[in-house]
Amino acid sequence: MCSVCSVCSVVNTLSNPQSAIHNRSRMAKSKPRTALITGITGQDGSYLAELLLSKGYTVYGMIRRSSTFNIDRIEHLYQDPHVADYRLRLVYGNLTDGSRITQLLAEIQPDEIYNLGAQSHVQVSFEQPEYTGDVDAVGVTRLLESVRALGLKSRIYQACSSEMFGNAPSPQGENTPLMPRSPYAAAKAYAFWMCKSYREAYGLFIANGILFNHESPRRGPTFVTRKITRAVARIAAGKQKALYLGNLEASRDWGYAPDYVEGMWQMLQAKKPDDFVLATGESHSVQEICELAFARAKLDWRKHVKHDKRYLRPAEVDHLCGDASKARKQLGWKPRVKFEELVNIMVDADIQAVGEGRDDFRSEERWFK
Ligand code: NAP
Ligand code: F7E
Repeated sequence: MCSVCSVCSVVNTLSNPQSAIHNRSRMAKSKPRTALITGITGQDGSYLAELLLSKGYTVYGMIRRSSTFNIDRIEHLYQDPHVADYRLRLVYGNLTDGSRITQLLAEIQPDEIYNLGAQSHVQVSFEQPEYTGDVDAVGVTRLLESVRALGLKSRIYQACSSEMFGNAPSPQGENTPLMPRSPYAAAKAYAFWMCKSYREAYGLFIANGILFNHESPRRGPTFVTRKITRAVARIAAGKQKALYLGNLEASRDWGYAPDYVEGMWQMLQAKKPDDFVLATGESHSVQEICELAFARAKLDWRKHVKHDKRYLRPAEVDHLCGDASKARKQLGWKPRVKFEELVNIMVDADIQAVGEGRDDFRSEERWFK
């Protein structure tokens, strides 16, 4: 049990504190704000934690108990709990456990809650529809009910998804009808409507962020962008021969994750709660990623990419392209990184990882390929 904070149930075992959490010069003069992030160990959670710490927040990150310590993405943010400026605190919890959520909220009383925790893989949601609904849909109700019952004034960010639009015509914006085509998308749509309902019924400050695909070198290795960029790096190094993929024609609006967590924060700083799309406004196919990523390593994608029908989904979303003009006008949000730069960033990071012998980490896709 942590000796500094009463709700903290994680023993800190890591090293290497970084400037983001010690940078007091950028802290607000007023009382430091407190945020709770569910899903802090995920891609977005790790970037958001960095952003909030750099703004002077005290950040509580809810993590799931597992038999191995799963904090690779936030390891560089570790802080000794005994230092005076101890602002990153990990607590155990699970979106399937309502009583724990209530307990955490009662103790932390966060100014802001970012609900990023989810079973976030669309294909997995077809295999585990019930579990996906429990975490991604009912989990949100648990959180909202706790906030309501405790009478908290916390501002809430809910991670909704462009997958909710399904095959609705593009460009998809806040007023585009939701047409979910997977258990994941249906669960996110339920969460979206629950958040709207609690906003209207109880006056809670809840922002639904409808985010289109956003990627980074921290993207999970079974999502298609990272699967491709890791394979490119390994193939270039002679460690892998082929890359097996499903539907190359699907197109998505791909952005850069650090740009998107900025938008999450901006949504909670707005005067009133609302729903916002975050997207680049460009759509590119999976094949285009292959072309660019292999070319970056001076390889011809046609020689290495093979088809495996196991990666085809029972129902596909063919084309997503977002209209983020509302976020641009009302929040001043704009993505900085464009598609080609994104692919280059990811390929370069994976080539570096392979060069440093860091590509051999635990990887689901080696087991599920
Ligand atoms: P991610 O990398 O898969 O991270 C998901 C996070 O949720 C992880 O920290 C995971 O913990 C946690 N989690 C899973 N099940 C949980 C449970 N039962 N209780 C509490 N936490 C749980 O996802 P991401 O890409 O960062 O996405 C963040 C959020 O945005 C998700 O809600 C996702 O659905 C949504 N979203 C993502 C995108 C995108 O393109 N990245 C677009 C739209 C919406 P473990 O580390 O223990 O697994
Ligand atoms: O698939 C096609 C696949 O799994 C993208 C999540 O963050 O973004 C993500 O969901 C496309 C699909 O992401 C493979 O069929 C082809 O058309 O990288 P993905 P996603 O399903 O778009 C949304 C916005 C979220 O909210 C989600 O949480 O790529 N594809 N071949 C493949 N996809 C995978 N994973 N693996 C393949 O081999």
